Amino acid sequence: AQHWADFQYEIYLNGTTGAVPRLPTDPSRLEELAEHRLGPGPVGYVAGSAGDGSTARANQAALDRHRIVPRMLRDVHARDLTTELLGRTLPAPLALAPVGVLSIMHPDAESAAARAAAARGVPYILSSASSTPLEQVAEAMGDAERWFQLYWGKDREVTRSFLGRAQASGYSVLVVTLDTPLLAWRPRDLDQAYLPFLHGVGTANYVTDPAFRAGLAKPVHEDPNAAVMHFLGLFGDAGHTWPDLAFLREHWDGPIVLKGVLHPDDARLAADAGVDGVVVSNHGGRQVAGSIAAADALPGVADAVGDRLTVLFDSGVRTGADVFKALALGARAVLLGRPYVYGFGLDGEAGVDHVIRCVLAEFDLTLALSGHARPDTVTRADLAETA
Ligand code: FMN
Repeated sequence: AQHWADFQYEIYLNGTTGAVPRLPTDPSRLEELAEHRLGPGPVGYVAGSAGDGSTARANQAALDRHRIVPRMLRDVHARDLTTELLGRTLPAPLALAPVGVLSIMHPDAESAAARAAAARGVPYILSSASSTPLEQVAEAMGDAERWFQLYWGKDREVTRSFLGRAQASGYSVLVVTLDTPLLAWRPRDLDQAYLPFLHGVGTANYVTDPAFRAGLAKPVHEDPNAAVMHFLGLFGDAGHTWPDLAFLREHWDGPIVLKGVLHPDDARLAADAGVDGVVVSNHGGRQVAGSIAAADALPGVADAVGDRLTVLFDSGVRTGADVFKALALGARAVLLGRPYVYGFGLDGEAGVDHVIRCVLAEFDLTLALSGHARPDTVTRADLAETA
């Protein structure tokens, strides 16, 4: 049978002709290469975090503190990474996290990243703030699994229109990001005065939207600055509260997942609100500096709602070992963020494919070498916590 782990043999076999992988397999080296090769504005936007960067560092430190305790002689010869969640079957417990404005990384933008995910059967979560309209990305994906991430803004008509467009284009799960009602304090972007949206990059879903356009005095091409200002005015809504979720429930037929939940009580409120899942996430440390590491929040959320909701996880996942640890701490699956974006910036669609295969190969091997043939047998007992 085929295993994700076989990617390593492919690499070694190619090596017999002198070839080595076009990109590093080590995520730290991938990040270094991206820092080196990509423009300072774009790479600063991707790598940068909120405030002093302490939350992004804490995300990785928290995962690092948990150590896997491998078990032996358990027959891990035939493995199956298939994962059931939210009524669908995924090839592995992995999806690509929603990341906006991908055109700053590579001109092929979201359609190419989405195609890479589609080719491996990994769900692609399209950001509201994509540089490509959601219909165009859907077209690039055929009938592959795609989810839509909503930045839940001030204009109800625009929100309603986005949900309608996404459903009409085959996006099946709605991921509502709760942690970004306001843009956070991000020194790397501030020091370069770099905000792509001001140049109309990352507003594709808005400027193609009839409800958004209805709020403009002139067509977008006649007054692009007015369109940018209109976008900035309605992008986030810091006034939303839990009862407002009823509006989204009413206008979305499939599963709804709330992204950015860190407190067990918020997870309970999510369950009470009738949504289907949560993503334990601190947005990769991009919103609140000094915040709890996502991996430290995960067990509490899983304990609070694991029996009622699908618990997903992101923020700090770099390797297959990290995927294993997140599952052990209570996640059903993880979202991969920055690593795929670096791969994309360095080598477009092929770079995303490379990163997906690296993470899943290492995850498959970590499972096997730790005594598991399937993701769903991994539990907290597989980890030891060190000081
Ligand atoms: N999250 C969203 O919900 N919507 C977005 O549009 C979005 N854009 C992002 C753009 C960049 C450049 C990055 C790095 C993250 C973005 N995120 C967004 C957050 C990711 O979905 C995810 O939570 C985060 O990348 C996880 O942290 P990690 O990449 O450090 O693992």
